[in-house]
Amino acid sequence: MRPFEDSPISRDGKVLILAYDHGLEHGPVDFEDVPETMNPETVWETATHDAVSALAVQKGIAEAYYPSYEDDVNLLAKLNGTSNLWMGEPDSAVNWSVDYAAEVGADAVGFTMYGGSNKEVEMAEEFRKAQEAARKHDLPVVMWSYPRGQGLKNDKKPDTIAYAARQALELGADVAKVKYPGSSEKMEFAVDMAGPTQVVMSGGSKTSDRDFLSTVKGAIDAGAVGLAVGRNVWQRENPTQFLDALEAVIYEETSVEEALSRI
Ligand code: FBP
Repeated sequence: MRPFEDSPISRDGKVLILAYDHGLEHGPVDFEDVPETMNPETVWETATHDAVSALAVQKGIAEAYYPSYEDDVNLLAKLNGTSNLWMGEPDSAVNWSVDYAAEVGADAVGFTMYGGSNKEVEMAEEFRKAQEAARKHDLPVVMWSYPRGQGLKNDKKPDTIAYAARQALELGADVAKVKYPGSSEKMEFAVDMAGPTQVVMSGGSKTSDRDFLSTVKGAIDAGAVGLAVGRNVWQRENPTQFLDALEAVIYEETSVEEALSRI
């Protein structure tokens, strides 16, 4: 396992990954509320905020914009991803190799694993190749660990999320990105199951300032090292102020009230 504290995507052992692969994963619908976010440059600018320890993007967006932001933004190369047009069993195409991501300048790599999908075996084999290549380049590996597929009725069950966190450890991820299971206690179970693999909470669709900050606080109190978030930041009209609030909760471990006062 790669020591996480030394990793370029950690700030004082904490992490805030801004995710911006939604144009691929979800399509234009995610940009409807704040149409400027259709322009990747808007989100790269947001990612220059001090609170953001890495920006997760797909290959094309990294190639087009990272050269202009390499001094200000840490690049997390999201290696696989699939469009919402795909109607098959959950699966994710590997769109760039670790070698190429390293050449582009990646500071870390990310990989989605759909445990429970009929494609799980193939995805695990692809993850093995990526994880071992990442070790050669000394790049931390973040697993988007999202159990889903026809056999899974409820992917938000605490046991399922704890299993997802454990799957990340077993397969060699340094960081597991998992959904919030609904309470700090249940998140703690996932953190415990992940052992030395660090856990970050996955953002999800946009909620109110208070609700989102309370959830993040619950995750931090449970021992998660931070957050990987997209829509709850850049679908807001004031992403910079909201990042100020997230910075307070994640890095300063303030109360939700204190964080809200920074918006
Ligand atoms: P959000 O915070 O907007 O949920 O982004 C995190 C993320 O993992 C993105 O990287 C990805 O595009 C999206 O969620 C996928 O969400 P889902 O698979 O649940 O539709």
